[in-house]
Amino acid sequence: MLTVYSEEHALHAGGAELNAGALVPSYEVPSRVEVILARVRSAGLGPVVAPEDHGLGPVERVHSPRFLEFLSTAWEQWHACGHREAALPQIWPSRHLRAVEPDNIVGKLGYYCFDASTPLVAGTWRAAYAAAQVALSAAGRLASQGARRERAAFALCRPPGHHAASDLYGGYCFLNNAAIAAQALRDAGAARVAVLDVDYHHGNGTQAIFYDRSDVLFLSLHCEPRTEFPFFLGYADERGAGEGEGYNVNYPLPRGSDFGAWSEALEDACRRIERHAPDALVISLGVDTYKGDPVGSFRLESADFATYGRRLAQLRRPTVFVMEGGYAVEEIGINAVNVLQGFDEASG
Ligand code: SP5
Ligand code: ZN
Repeated sequence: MLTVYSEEHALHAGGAELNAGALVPSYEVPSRVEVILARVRSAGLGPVVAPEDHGLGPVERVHSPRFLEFLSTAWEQWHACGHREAALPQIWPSRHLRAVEPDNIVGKLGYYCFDASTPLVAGTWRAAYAAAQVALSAAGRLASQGARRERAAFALCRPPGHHAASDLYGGYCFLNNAAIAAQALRDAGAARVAVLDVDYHHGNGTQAIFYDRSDVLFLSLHCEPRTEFPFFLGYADERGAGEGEGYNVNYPLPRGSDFGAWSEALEDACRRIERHAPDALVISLGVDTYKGDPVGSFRLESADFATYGRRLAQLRRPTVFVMEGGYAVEEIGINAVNVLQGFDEASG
């Protein structure tokens, strides 16, 4: 399988997040993708290429212009106030307040960012932009003609994307790489796309982006939001709206779930994907379902990742894997590449 990777991810680094009342170094570190890249190479998964620059056009298909303007200038605004630490919000337009966009950068951070675990630093915009280009380049190879066409590709994105909505960031995510890829596939001629999110956390951003649409089916397997981040979306009764009714499917699973419970949900998701008959499939690939993950609580073993990679191949769809979460850095390469190798094996 082809991997698309950009070294610009490393520009997003050094931030802290609020955890149990203290600022701690972010769990979402550059070494995550370096370990995955090393495993891609040592396992002989396939060639590794740099992304092409598709520009902001396909990013604007998913994110609002004001949001992109904010993200691309937020550090400048923060820095101009004399701040040198990573930018984090500290007040939000919660219930009984008004969702206006203030002029002050502290107010703007609360307006555009939904949590206190997503530090924004000097290089964040360039890294997030590069990650979106990685996703677009991988998706582009599925839609290409001739020798460049791939049956599947791996977008080794960092920072991740599935918590980011059209005008909202958070959960370590700035631009929704998977949604940008899915929309690009639609724009390249795929009539129907499915996005399957296997990250431990609910893909609230992707859900919000496609919630009222029937052309992009969104399915997410994740820990019950009643007990886990992002808490305020990802419940089973969220089934889509308007045209999109029935095209949003959530599988909230109890804390501590093992592969037995998880793969039962996956099986149901696969059957629904088959019924949708998508022309392309986007997998939001988070491996924070691993038993050793410091952020998650699920109990998948490394071998389980290969097992479900094989199941995904049986869907027989052009597939782009977009890297999301996974914080057990030592095992992240094995786990992520196991999915891709399982997929390749079963693709024959
Ligand atoms: C892409 C993705 O996986 N984003 C997840 C963001 C979760 N942020 C909140 C993390 C809270 C970490 N709490 C750690 C508990 C330590 N035992
Ligand atoms: Zn996650």
